[in-house]
Amino acid sequence: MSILKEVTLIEAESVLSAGAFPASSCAPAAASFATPAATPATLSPALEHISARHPCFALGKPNKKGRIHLPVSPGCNIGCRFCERSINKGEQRPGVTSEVLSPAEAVEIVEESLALCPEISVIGIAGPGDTLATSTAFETFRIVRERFPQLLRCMSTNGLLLAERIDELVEVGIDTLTVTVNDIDPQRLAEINAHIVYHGKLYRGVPAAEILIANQLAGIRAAAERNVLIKVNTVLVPGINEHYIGDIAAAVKEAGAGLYNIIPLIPNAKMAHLPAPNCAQIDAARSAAEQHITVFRHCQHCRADAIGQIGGADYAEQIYAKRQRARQKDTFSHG
Ligand code: CLF
Ligand code: SF4
Repeated sequence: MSILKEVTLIEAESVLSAGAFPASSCAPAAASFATPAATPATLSPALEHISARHPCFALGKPNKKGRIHLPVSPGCNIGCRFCERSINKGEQRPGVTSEVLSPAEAVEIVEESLALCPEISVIGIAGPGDTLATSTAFETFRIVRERFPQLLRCMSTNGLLLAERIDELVEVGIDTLTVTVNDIDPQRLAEINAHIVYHGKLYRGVPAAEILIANQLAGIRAAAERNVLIKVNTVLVPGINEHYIGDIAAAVKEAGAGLYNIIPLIPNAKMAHLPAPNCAQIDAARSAAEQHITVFRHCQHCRADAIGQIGGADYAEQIYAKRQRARQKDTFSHG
């Protein structure tokens, strides 16, 4: 099979396959909402400022702000072995959505959501695939920026194309960015990520991991230079990266990230046989990271279509069910 055919197959497969992480049962204890003693004391003024307005950049206690995720990015250009993207209503995890929206449909959803949940302060795009693998996230941000200039714009990416698309990202006015960096060692990352498709070419294993790591760190540097606030997510994979979280945190901090979030593995897809990290492993990883960078602890491992306050009521089911009912009514026929 030619490389191009293989790439096409992989891309098609990854659009329809499904993704990622578990909701952690290790809810932070009340005491842990306080900024831990090990957290570096020098927070940037920009991070302190955004902390009160953005639920996923909140330092200390949760800030009661809400976010809406617009699921407009179905495709992906890398192959995380735990990834299992899916279209369904029930699963509570990243990579899952009720439907994939067009940019125009996304605007309607924001309007309806703000009416139900005025606490929403952030429009985020986090999948169900990667936001930079296609251009629909940027198209959507251009439209929503016009209509809802008061809302922060937030994006999540695997970072493969971050450096080369940084000017577009700045042009659409991204305020906050999450880059998922699962390791900084190519040998270990190759155990977590099977392949990348980069500039039309398929790379596997260590060569793929080397490109991905270099591009992620270059992308974080480029975003930091442009004053975009950056959070790094790391999927904690027992037996692979669990003892290297401190090294990853130090490297992304040095590149310009301001915040760090550990996402416990949800054993899925090609990592279905692995155990999910337990609370002790998650705590140890957070403690290791906190030696280098401020750690965000309230993550709810949101679906790609989540709507509402973090940890509060979610309006996605209500809003998407209403859309589906309207569509059924429009298409109903006795014929
Ligand atoms: Fe969404 Fe992510 Fe922006 Fe937040 S989620 S794109 S930074 S607006 Fe937040 Fe949800 Fe955790 Fe993400 S709780 S999964 S960290
Ligand atoms: Fe799945 Fe996200 Fe990894 Fe792409 S970057 S393979 S969508 S988890």
